Amino acid sequence: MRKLTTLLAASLALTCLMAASALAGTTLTYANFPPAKTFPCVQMEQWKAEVEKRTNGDIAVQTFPGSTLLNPKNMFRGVQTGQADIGCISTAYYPGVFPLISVVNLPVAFTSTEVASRVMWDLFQKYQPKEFADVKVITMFTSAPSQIMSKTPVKQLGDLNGMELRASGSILQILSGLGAQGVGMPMSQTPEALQKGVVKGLVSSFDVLMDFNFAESCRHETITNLPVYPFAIIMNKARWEALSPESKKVIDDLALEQAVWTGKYLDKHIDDSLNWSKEKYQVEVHELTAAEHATIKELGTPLVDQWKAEAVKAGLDADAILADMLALKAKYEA
Ligand code: 3IO
Repeated sequence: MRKLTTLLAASLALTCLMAASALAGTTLTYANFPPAKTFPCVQMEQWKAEVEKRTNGDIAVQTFPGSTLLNPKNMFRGVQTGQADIGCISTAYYPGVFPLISVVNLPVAFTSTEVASRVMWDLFQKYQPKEFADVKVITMFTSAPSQIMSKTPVKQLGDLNGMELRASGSILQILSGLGAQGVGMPMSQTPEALQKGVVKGLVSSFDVLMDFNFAESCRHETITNLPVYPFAIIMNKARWEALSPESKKVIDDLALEQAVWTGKYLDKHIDDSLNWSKEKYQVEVHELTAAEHATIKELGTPLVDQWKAEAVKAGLDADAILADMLALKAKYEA
């Protein structure tokens, strides 16, 4: 009986100890703006699973897709002030705020999300831009090259005349050069704008045809290979600093891996989404001529000069950054 009591006491003590150590673990909230099915949220769930596994449960991550905790416009500030511990930002929604990282949004003809995401991460690592000084950057990645998805066909550039298309960042200016009417808004507001007829289509990557069901209303897709949208996953600095050295190492070791995972996922998902859209809604894919692609390229030139001027004003070595980006792109494309 004495033996049994001792055993019980010991196991009770052990249970308490385990409970206490579970309590001592950290739960991190992670805010995201688009719906759960979309790629920024798919990568969020992947990251959560990896971090929870690799920290043996020392860190638990509670995810909030669909702007349930922070929305696309208050995400950056919300993470800085600790309303969420971690958040996902599409940097094109913050004009002028990210002078270095906006280089990735220039029209330099990325053809692969994996390549663009690797380039973005390398540039961030090399230059450690001031714009992220107040937060911890967890990882970075991009969307896939942007295409036109519209209710009426864009079979040639002339068909864009006066057409209202949702976009953000550098693409807005290219659209205006093409005679279209770019309407700037975050992706998460686009379903309503399309439905109300405020826009007649959008410019983004093809994953959204399936993940937002845009293929239903936008039956016409035109290959334009416009810029990628850069994304950054940021964490509240004080919350980061309070983590154990072991947890920090797990998260840092995951950064590049996560960028590559997301790039690979999206590159494959683009194909799946387009195939699904063709089968389910018989969407049509329109190709432009070589001369039309050259016109689009020319419209991009002033954007590069404009970016350079802004970067120089922000105290950056614009020529070196641009040269580095192109060299990294060539390296990863090889
Ligand atoms: C995007 C943004 C949110 C959800 C899915 C997405 N696929 C491509 C993008 C890029 C984009 O259009 C944007 O506004 O960041």
